[in-house]
Amino acid sequence: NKTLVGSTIGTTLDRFINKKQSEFPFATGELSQLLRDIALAGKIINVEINKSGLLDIAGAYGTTNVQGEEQQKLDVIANIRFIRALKNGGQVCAIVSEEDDEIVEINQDSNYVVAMDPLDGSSNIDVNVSIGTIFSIYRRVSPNGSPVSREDVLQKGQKQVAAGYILYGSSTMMVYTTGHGVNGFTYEQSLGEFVLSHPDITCPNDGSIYSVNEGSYFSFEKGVQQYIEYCKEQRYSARYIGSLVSDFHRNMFKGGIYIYPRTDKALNGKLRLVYECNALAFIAEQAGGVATDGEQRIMDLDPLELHQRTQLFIGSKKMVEKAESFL
Ligand code: AHM
Ligand code: MG
Repeated sequence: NKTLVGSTIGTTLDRFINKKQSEFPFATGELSQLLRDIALAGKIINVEINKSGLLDIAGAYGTTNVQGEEQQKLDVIANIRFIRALKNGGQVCAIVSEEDDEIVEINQDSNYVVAMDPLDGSSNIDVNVSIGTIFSIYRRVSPNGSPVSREDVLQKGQKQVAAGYILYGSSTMMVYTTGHGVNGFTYEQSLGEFVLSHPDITCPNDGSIYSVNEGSYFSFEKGVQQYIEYCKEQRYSARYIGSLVSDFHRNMFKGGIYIYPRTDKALNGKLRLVYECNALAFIAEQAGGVATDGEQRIMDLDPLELHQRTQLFIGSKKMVEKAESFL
């Protein structure tokens, strides 16, 4: 049994969070409560996902989200469940979500802001492929009690106080960081608890997996095409689920790179800085990996609008650096 500082594998998430909080004598417990609320929402969504093949809740809802894409029913459900859990939890003043056009203000007296993609990769639900929830937590900058401002929700990724994801895969996992390393918890169905299964996750410095939608090869710029050719010359493995959390998760453990570059149609790529890239960038860096937009560190980018998109090169340090050398 691998021993952590004062705790071991199998510790429940609640205990782990309490333990971490006790290491900071001035902590108020608000962030701890917020992380527990997110885990609770994740459990609820996990139930919804598991029954989605049985009930008529998967499939197109017939509405479109702000990016003009087809919104799946479960996206809507996950969004509602998260907002409700965070509202009831009381630690969050505002939520910005990939599924909402504008800021959702919930508790004016609370100190944290959450940015989330409640269900990423949702086009995969109908075919029983892994999907994920992605979240970032920021401390608000406006005074507590005042209306939430755009500065509260448009903070650079480097301002995150915590970030994580919940992966609904062959097992359900929550992986998060508060800036002191990355830990992974696997959901134990019979106990109804997340238990520590992957303490102190580190991303290999180099790897041999590349994940990119190669079907778009001819829409990529030359440098990206050349890097893909390089990966093939090296006999790397191509792995692309098309579900960002799963592709990222695999590469973080095995060593690899995930790329979503700009295409001739999507000039800033597809992924959203505020809801997807910043959270994964924080986790990647905390695990020893890197995340860039091809030039700059993702967490240094200045978000100018909520639904802003960016290119993403993320994963093992050496691989990302190599990819950048082709750009
Ligand atoms: P979504 O937020 O609409 O679900 O889109 C994000 C998803 C990622 O999970 C995945 O990596 C990517 O889109 C796949 O896009 P593509 O089909 O263009 O390769
Ligand atoms: Mg998404």
